[in-house]
Amino acid sequence: MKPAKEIPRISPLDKATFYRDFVSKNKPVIIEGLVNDWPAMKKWNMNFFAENFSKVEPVTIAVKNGKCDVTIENGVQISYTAIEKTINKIVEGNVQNGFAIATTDDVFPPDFKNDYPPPAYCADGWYLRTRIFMGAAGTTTWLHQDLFENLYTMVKGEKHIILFSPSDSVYPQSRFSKLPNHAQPDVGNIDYEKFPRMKNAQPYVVDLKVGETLFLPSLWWHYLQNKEESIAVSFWWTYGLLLPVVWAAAQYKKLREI
Ligand SMILES: O=C(O)CCC(=O)C(=O)O
Repeated sequence: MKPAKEIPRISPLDKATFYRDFVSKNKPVIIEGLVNDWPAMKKWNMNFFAENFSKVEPVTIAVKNGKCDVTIENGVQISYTAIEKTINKIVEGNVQNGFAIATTDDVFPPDFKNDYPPPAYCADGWYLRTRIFMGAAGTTTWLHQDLFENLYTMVKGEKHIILFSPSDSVYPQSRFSKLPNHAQPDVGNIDYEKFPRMKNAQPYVVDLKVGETLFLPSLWWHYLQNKEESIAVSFWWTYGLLLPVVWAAAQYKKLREI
């Protein structure tokens, strides 16, 4: 990979300026202190989830050898597993045979949402959805891209995040495979013989800290590693030219459910 570039850090901007300078330009940025008023910042840690939500069954992914268990043979293997069965492995830092939580927030009781009101940038966004991520130190999420704009905030712990622009050539898996939005190389240990173009890929890197929010624009490739046990919240929404694509995908999904 080329030497890493840093993602700039800024103070919160008004919405119009944020859209003009970042969303419409598809440009990542880190916003400091955007969510200082969230009750989650004071309340949340692993104990809080163990004590209040032990029976809740969020979307859970097995972690093997430090990596969330996604493979080209099986795709992303998820289960709905009670927090009481996973939280100890997260706290122990078990990444050989552990778990990561990567769930939509609808599994929690309705007043849970009061802990993290969506920032004005996305509160009225199309197809807004929220996810909660919890994982042990060392857990990594494989390089992938999403159609959505993403405001990604650290509530606890720190993550090392590597981004590549959508125009960078990072060897996407086949769009018809079980991992259509994933890249092939392991960014933690790139095999340059197999993936020579990765030598010219331009990484943008950040160690995202508690209280910081990364604006991760649609289609940017992202790889994440927990530097410590962590909890993060993401808001996805759609904007601009991708809106009709997301709408069509949602209609297709509805049709399949009939
Ligand atoms: O927190 C993670 O490890 C994954 C986050 C992610 O992929 C996302 O928010 O789209």
